[in-house]
Amino acid sequence: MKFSRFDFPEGFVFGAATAAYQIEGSSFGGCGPCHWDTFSATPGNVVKAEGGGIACDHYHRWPEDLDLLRAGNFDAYRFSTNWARVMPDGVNVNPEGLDFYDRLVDGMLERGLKPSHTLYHWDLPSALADRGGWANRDTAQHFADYAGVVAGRLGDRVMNISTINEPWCVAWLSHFLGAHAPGLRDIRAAARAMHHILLAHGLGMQRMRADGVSAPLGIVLNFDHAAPASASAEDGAAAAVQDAIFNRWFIEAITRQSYPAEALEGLEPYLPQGWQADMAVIGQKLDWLGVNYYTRHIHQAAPGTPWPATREVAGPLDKTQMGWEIYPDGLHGFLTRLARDYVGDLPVFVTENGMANADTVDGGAITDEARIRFIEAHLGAMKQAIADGVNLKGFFYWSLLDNYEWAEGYAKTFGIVHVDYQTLQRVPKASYLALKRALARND
Ligand code: IFM
Repeated sequence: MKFSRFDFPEGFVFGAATAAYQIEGSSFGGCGPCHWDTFSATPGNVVKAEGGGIACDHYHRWPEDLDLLRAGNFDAYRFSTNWARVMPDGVNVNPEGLDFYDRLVDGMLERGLKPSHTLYHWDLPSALADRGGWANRDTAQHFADYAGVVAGRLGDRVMNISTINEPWCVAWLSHFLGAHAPGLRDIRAAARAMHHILLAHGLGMQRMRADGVSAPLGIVLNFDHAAPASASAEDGAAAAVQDAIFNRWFIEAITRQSYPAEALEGLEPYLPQGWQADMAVIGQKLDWLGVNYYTRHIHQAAPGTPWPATREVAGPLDKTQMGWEIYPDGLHGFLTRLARDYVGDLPVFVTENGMANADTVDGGAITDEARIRFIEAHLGAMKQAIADGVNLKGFFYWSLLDNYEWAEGYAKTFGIVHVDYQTLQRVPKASYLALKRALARND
């Protein structure tokens, strides 16, 4: 690895990230059904119709997983709590679920790991999904209740809390593009979800503040560099509308209490009536911002098709196993753009960055050199952003473990630790060992 922790400011936090549904196994511990259970069980939605029933069995193997973080010299662990585990029907608390997270947080602290807690990483309880999920305004209020319960229990021991992971995925990918649960392709539901997920964030923030939660509160947004396919004005406008939907909608709502005109043009007719009155709730002051970054997409005008009238075209750069172009400059671009245009010197964490790679196990070893190069390139982008004045406080690699990659099932592997899904054995990859050396403190 080209970098070590000493290339970054003292106190810079190095961690790895996971999410509950992707690793825990939802069939244990009184966890209720969530919309991913039913979405994945419906043929055609998920590769091999795989779900998160067992996943990496982290629910039973968490001490071993935390030991891996400790032994890898990581400072922190980003995890999420599963709403359907804490509240199986979306409303009433399952004490067993809450106790599990209590032990997990204590397990991190015992190992000297700082817990970074995400409240919602997509495990919407089925009972709420059945009532319209994120298209239904009531879900935002239920989320605030859930946030109050979980933060009330864990908030005194975690390094920070984020309300929602990647609202673009929750809303657009899931209700307009149909790729994630609930698998809708419906602009009306999408517009509502785009607004209600932000309302949930705002109400959750208000609840946790009112309850006196001491941990810094924020949100994790994902950003995807939107490049035009050509220098034409039409392709420039196509990239601008996708930039507005993906990269501007959420951060502008939170920091400016407004939505970008390029996105409102298509979505305003479908937003819930009186949406403007919610903007002050949505615009709660953040203590920190999480940035997830993976790639760029190239957009072309698609005249004659419905709004947003764009299509994606393939790019020329090297690609990961997901088919995503490797474009570290995009990370530097977003970090500096966010500081300049939206958040100033607010503490920022890169809460996810990583690559899926077609790893092979050879004599028990996994030599994922491509992943090491990927991490180096993106650490370089972060280092440059810090030099340019961005108040970047840490980086979490996605992901600690190979895990359930949503619509891709288990076939796409992002982990620095390999998981054998037959035996559930964990095997550290070369990237884990390289990070372990880079993060050693030499004391
Ligand atoms: O696995 C996901 C994660 O749940 C959210 N961010 C992107 C990752 C890779 O697709």
